[in-house]
Amino acid sequence: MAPDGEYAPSPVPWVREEVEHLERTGAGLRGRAVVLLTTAGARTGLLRKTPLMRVTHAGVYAIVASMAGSDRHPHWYANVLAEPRVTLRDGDEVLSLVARAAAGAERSAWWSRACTVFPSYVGYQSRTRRQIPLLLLEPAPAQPAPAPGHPTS
Ligand code: F42
Repeated sequence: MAPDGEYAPSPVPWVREEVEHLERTGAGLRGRAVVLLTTAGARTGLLRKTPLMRVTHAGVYAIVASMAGSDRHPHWYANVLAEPRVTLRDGDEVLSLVARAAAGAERSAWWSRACTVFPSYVGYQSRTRRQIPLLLLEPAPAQPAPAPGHPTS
């Protein structure tokens, strides 16, 4: 199920502006390929909307908690760890997806893809001691159908 609740706009003006532009037009500002992640606040339950670089391959998306090479993880990362069911807007499409951390060879392959899309990630990683988390977003597994004759309500 996609997160729902009261929307709390970002306190950062340029992030808020990009969110509003993405929702109005489906496109990032200044021609950037950007997606819009919606998470439920881990502590408040409020809806948080976060523009992130668009990294996608074979129907899967990657999101990179780079925070411009800061030594702390972004808040949205804590939100996703607490509630991996998220919404992602990519252009006109709004997708309900589930996040999981990428590790090992899978992470390496996705890190290369992400750095091809947005080469600044390389510099961000060299600036911080933390390993920048990379999460994969995939469609939620289908709910099992109720057994025949099993009441649904
Ligand atoms: N950030 C990235 O990390 N990776 C990207 O690829 C990326 C691309 C990008 C493209 C366009 C653009 O405009 C911005 C881009 N950013 C990218 C920046 C990104 O949009 C975020 O601004 C940044 O990652 C920081 O994320 P943040 O979640 O820390 O956001 C801060 C500024 C923020 O708005 N915080 C709110 C606040 O009130 O301070 C929300 C905090 C929140 O979610 N609180 C949770 C709650 O319960 O409500 C609790 C969270 C916790 O830590 O427990």
